Amino acid sequence: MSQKHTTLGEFIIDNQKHFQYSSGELSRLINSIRLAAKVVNHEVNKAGLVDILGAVGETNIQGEDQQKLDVYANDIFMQTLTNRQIVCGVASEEEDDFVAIESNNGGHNNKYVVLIDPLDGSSNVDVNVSVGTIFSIYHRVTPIGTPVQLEDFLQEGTKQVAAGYVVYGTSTMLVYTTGHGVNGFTLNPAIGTFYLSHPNMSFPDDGNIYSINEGNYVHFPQGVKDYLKFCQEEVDNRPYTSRYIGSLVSDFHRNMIKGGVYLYPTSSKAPKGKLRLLYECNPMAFLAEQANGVATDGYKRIMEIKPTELHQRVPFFCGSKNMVADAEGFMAMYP
Ligand code: AHM
Ligand code: MG
Repeated sequence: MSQKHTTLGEFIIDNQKHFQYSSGELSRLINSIRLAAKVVNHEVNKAGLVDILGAVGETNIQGEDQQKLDVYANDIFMQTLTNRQIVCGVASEEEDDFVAIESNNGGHNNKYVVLIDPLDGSSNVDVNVSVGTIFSIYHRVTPIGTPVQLEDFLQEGTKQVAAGYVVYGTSTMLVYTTGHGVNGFTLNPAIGTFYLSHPNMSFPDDGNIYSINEGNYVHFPQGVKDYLKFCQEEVDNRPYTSRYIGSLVSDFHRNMIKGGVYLYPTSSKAPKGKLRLLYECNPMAFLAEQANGVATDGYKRIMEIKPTELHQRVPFFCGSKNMVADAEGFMAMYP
C-alpha cells in the first residue's frame, strides 16, 4: 500500500488557496524561513562539538570565527530574509531596533514584516537541551513603497498573518499557522526535507501538566501561588505533573500535544514578566488559539494587547483552555 508523504514545500503551495488574491509572497516568505531553519538546525546539531572544534570566540580549523549560536541564528535569519527581498522589514529579539529592507531597485515594495526570536532558550544549548526559533508575520500598515516604520511592528497580535516556531529537539520540527489551523512538519535530516507529521494540531481542552519556574515561587503574585497549590492538591485528577524545560517552544510543544498550561507570571524580580510580547507571546498565542488553546496575561487576551515598544514584556499564561481558565480564576481573586 503506498502512502503519500506531504512535504512542507508541497503543503505551502497547496495552502495558497486560502488566500484568494495570493501573489505567492507569503509562501515565499515561509519557504525562506524553512530554508534558514535548516541551516540553523545544522549548526545547533554541531553545538556539542564546540569543545573539540574550538570554543565560541576562537577561530575554527577553517580559519572562521566561532560565533555564539544565538548570534549565528540571528545572522542567518536576517540574511535570508534580507537577501531574498521578500519582506520590507525585520525586528529581532537580538537587535535593539528594527531593520528596514530595501528592494534591489531601491524601493520598499514588499508588504510583510517579520518579527523573530532566532534562538529562544539559547542557554539550554550548552547542556544539550532543545531550543527553538519563533516567528511572527504581519502586513505592514504604512504605505507600500515607503520605508517601514515602528508602527508596522507595533501591531496587536490579532493582526498576525502567520506565526510559527521551529523546535530543535530530538527531532527538528517546524510548526506554523496562517490562521487555518496548526500543522507540524518533521525534518528528515538525511535529505533535508520537512514532512507533514502532525496535521491539525490541537490542545486537549484539559490536561494534567503545569509548566512554570517554581524556583521563583516566593516572588509570584498571590493568585499564581494559590493556583500552584491547586495544581498540587490531591483532588479529582490532581495533583498535576510538573514539567518545565525552560525553553518556551519545547514546553509549549509538549503541552499542545499532551494537554497542559505554561505560566510565566510577573514576579517581584520581573514586575512585567520576562517574555517578550512581540517575539514570543503573540506568535505562541496565535498558534495556541488556532490549536484550540488560550493565551492570556492572567486577565486578558494576549493578542489584544496594544504594543507600545518593540521589546515589551508581558506575563504569559498559555495552554489548554480549562487549565488557563482555572489559573485566571485564581488571578481574578487579586485584581
Ligand atoms: P530568552 O529569550 O532569553 O531565551 O528567554 C526566554 C526563555 C523561554 O524560552 C523560557 O521559557 C524562559 O526564558 C525560561 O526562563 P527562566 O529561566 O527564568 O525560567
Ligand atoms: Mg527568547
